[in-house]
Amino acid sequence: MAQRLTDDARRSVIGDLAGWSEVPGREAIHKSFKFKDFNEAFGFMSRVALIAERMDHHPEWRNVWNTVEVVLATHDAGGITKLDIDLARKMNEIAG
Ligand code: H2B
Repeated sequence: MAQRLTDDARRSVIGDLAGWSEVPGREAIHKSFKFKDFNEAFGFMSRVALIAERMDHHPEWRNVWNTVEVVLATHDAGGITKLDIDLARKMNEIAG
Protein backbone atom coordinates (compact mmCIF):
# COMPACT_ATOMS: atom_id res chain seq x y z
CA MET A 1 0.00 0.00 0.00
CA ALA A 2 1.19 3.57 -0.70
CA GLN A 3 2.69 5.28 2.36
CA ARG A 4 1.28 8.52 3.80
CA LEU A 5 3.64 11.46 3.30
CA THR A 6 5.23 12.97 6.39
CA ASP A 7 4.06 16.45 7.46
CA ASP A 8 7.21 18.07 6.03
CA ALA A 9 7.07 16.19 2.74
CA ARG A 10 3.39 17.00 2.39
CA ARG A 11 3.87 20.73 2.94
CA SER A 12 6.80 21.09 0.56
CA VAL A 13 5.26 19.06 -2.23
CA ILE A 14 1.84 20.76 -1.99
CA GLY A 15 3.57 24.16 -2.06
CA ASP A 16 4.80 23.30 -5.57
CA LEU A 17 1.42 22.17 -6.87
CA ALA A 18 -0.26 25.17 -8.51
CA GLY A 19 -3.74 25.78 -7.12
CA TRP A 20 -3.79 22.86 -4.69
CA SER A 21 -4.10 23.25 -0.93
CA GLU A 22 -4.79 21.12 2.11
CA VAL A 23 -8.39 20.49 3.16
CA PRO A 24 -8.96 21.92 6.65
CA GLY A 25 -9.64 19.18 9.20
CA ARG A 26 -8.85 16.33 6.85
CA GLU A 27 -5.70 14.86 5.37
CA ALA A 28 -6.56 15.55 1.76
CA ILE A 29 -5.84 18.14 -0.95
CA HIS A 30 -8.27 20.10 -3.05
CA LYS A 31 -8.45 22.37 -6.07
CA SER A 32 -11.26 24.09 -7.91
CA PHE A 33 -10.73 23.98 -11.69
CA LYS A 34 -12.56 26.55 -13.81
CA PHE A 35 -13.15 26.11 -17.57
CA LYS A 36 -14.73 28.08 -20.39
CA ASP A 37 -17.91 26.04 -20.36
CA PHE A 38 -19.42 22.64 -19.52
CA ASN A 39 -17.93 21.00 -22.60
CA GLU A 40 -14.39 21.83 -21.50
CA ALA A 41 -15.08 20.85 -17.90
CA PHE A 42 -16.51 17.50 -18.88
CA GLY A 43 -13.73 16.91 -21.41
CA PHE A 44 -11.24 17.42 -18.57
CA MET A 45 -13.15 14.96 -16.37
CA SER A 46 -13.24 12.37 -19.15
CA ARG A 47 -9.49 12.58 -19.74
CA VAL A 48 -8.75 12.44 -16.02
CA ALA A 49 -11.15 9.51 -15.53
CA LEU A 50 -9.17 7.35 -17.97
CA ILE A 51 -5.91 8.12 -16.18
CA ALA A 52 -7.45 7.62 -12.73
CA GLU A 53 -8.78 4.23 -13.75
CA ARG A 54 -5.38 3.23 -15.12
CA MET A 55 -3.77 4.31 -11.82
CA ASP A 56 -6.54 2.62 -9.81
CA HIS A 57 -6.66 5.89 -7.93
CA HIS A 58 -9.87 7.91 -8.09
CA PRO A 59 -10.78 11.51 -7.32
CA GLU A 60 -13.65 12.78 -5.20
CA TRP A 61 -15.11 15.46 -7.43
CA ARG A 62 -18.12 17.59 -8.20
CA ASN A 63 -19.02 19.37 -11.40
CA VAL A 64 -21.26 22.40 -11.74
CA TRP A 65 -21.32 23.66 -15.34
CA ASN A 66 -17.79 25.01 -15.96
CA THR A 67 -16.33 24.20 -12.54
CA VAL A 68 -14.82 20.94 -11.30
CA GLU A 69 -14.06 20.76 -7.58
CA VAL A 70 -11.61 18.00 -6.75
CA VAL A 71 -10.51 16.40 -3.47
CA LEU A 72 -7.70 13.86 -3.49
CA ALA A 73 -6.81 11.45 -0.69
CA THR A 74 -5.72 7.85 -0.50
CA HIS A 75 -8.59 6.17 1.30
CA ASP A 76 -6.72 2.92 1.89
CA ALA A 77 -3.88 4.82 3.60
CA GLY A 78 -6.08 7.33 5.46
CA GLY A 79 -4.16 10.32 4.13
CA ILE A 80 -2.12 11.84 1.32
CA THR A 81 0.33 9.66 -0.59
CA LYS A 82 2.45 9.99 -3.72
CA LEU A 83 -0.53 8.71 -5.72
CA ASP A 84 -2.47 11.89 -4.84
CA ILE A 85 0.47 14.08 -5.80
CA ASP A 86 0.96 12.22 -9.11
CA LEU A 87 -2.74 12.52 -9.96
CA ALA A 88 -2.83 16.21 -8.97
CA ARG A 89 0.15 16.90 -11.29
CA LYS A 90 -1.55 15.08 -14.16
CA MET A 91 -4.75 17.07 -13.59
CA ASN A 92 -2.80 20.33 -13.75
CA GLU A 93 -1.15 19.21 -17.01
CA ILE A 94 -4.47 18.23 -18.56
CA ALA A 95 -6.19 21.45 -17.49
CA GLY A 96 -3.29 23.34 -19.12
N1 H2B B 1 -8.85 5.80 -4.93
C1 H2B B 1 -8.43 6.55 -3.94
N2 H2B B 1 -8.44 7.88 -4.05
N3 H2B B 1 -7.99 6.01 -2.81
C2 H2B B 1 -7.93 4.68 -2.63
O1 H2B B 1 -7.51 4.23 -1.58
C3 H2B B 1 -8.37 3.87 -3.69
C4 H2B B 1 -8.86 4.47 -4.86
N4 H2B B 1 -8.35 2.56 -3.60
N5 H2B B 1 -9.32 3.74 -5.86
C5 H2B B 1 -8.67 1.69 -4.65
C6 H2B B 1 -9.47 2.31 -5.77
C7 H2B B 1 -9.38 0.51 -3.99
O2 H2B B 1 -10.53 0.92 -3.32
C8 H2B B 1 -9.73 -0.61 -4.94
C9 H2B B 1 -10.40 -1.73 -4.22
O3 H2B B 1 -8.59 -1.01 -5.60
